[in-house]
Amino acid sequence: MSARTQGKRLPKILVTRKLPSSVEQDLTAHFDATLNETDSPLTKEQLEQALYDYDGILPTAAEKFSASVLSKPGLKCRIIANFAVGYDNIDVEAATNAGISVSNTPGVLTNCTADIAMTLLLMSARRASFSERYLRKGEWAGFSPTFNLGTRVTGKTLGIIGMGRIGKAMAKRCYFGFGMPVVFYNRSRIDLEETKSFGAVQLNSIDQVLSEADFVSLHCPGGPTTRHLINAHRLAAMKPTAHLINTSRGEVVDEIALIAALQTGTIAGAGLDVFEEEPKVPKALRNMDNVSLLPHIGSGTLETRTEMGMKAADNLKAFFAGKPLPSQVKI
Ligand code: 8YV
Repeated sequence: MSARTQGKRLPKILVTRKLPSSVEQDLTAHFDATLNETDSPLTKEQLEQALYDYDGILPTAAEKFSASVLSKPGLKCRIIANFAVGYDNIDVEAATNAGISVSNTPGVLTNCTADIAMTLLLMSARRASFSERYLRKGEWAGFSPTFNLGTRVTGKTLGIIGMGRIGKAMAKRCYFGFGMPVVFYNRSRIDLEETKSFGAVQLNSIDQVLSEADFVSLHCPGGPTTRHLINAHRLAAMKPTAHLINTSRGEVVDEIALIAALQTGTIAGAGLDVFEEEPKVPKALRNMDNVSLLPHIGSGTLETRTEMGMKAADNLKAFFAGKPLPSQVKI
């Protein structure tokens, strides 16, 4: 029997953006849910006010909950069920201190995000963005044996920074699909049993991975500890023929340093799905031929976005039923 049929007051929740319809139906059946039919982003003020007006909020990674906002007195909100695996948009410590639980959506977006990292790796290596642009502009003058040559992917070394679920899924795609040896850096030691089937070798430093890899793919979490992890010094440690792929968080890369590295030939190319100040993408990046750009679509399939929504809904249901959250974020 649902809470509605038991005649209880349903928890009041705010869903900040439009979600797949099956998720919205589920949320409406279990909660007094305010949906966002027009899908228009909330203002900062609306989001702050929501903390006073709702029992729970289901935000996306684009909505930020800072310590100063979360430490205000009198907040009604008890749970933030983030529609993302990343939770760098929420100051989890401040939320916990304010008695607000935080959950995320791990697991369900692993494969789709790794698919986009693979897509960007191939696009960058094979100059797919530039090629499609010049064809669409009507500039293709016919086959040429030497014009617009990319670089071969098969057999080249993949370097992974952050060997979590998505990093491993990317490593498998590259190893099994393209015969690419894999080296990686991870803060903690990864058990050899977990990586030996795809021959991945853990190296001791980020710089070592950067200097050995032909393609570097970032899969570490966002947040203060990884902000500008890839800076001018680290870009200089990469091979001049190497490509940088980022499907993690824009802030992990110093975008100004990356632009300089691409312009001066410090590295050969980049494939980016995330940016420092989304949805702003620097003009310099948009103008470069050796860059492939996507608008944060790592998890962007109907199946995955539905599973992410259902996972957020499951966390809300568990919370209001007084049960442990399926995927609680802890400090
Ligand atoms: C989300 C993401 O879909 O889950 C994450 O951490 O980066 C994305 O795939 C997006 O951030 C919306 O919340």
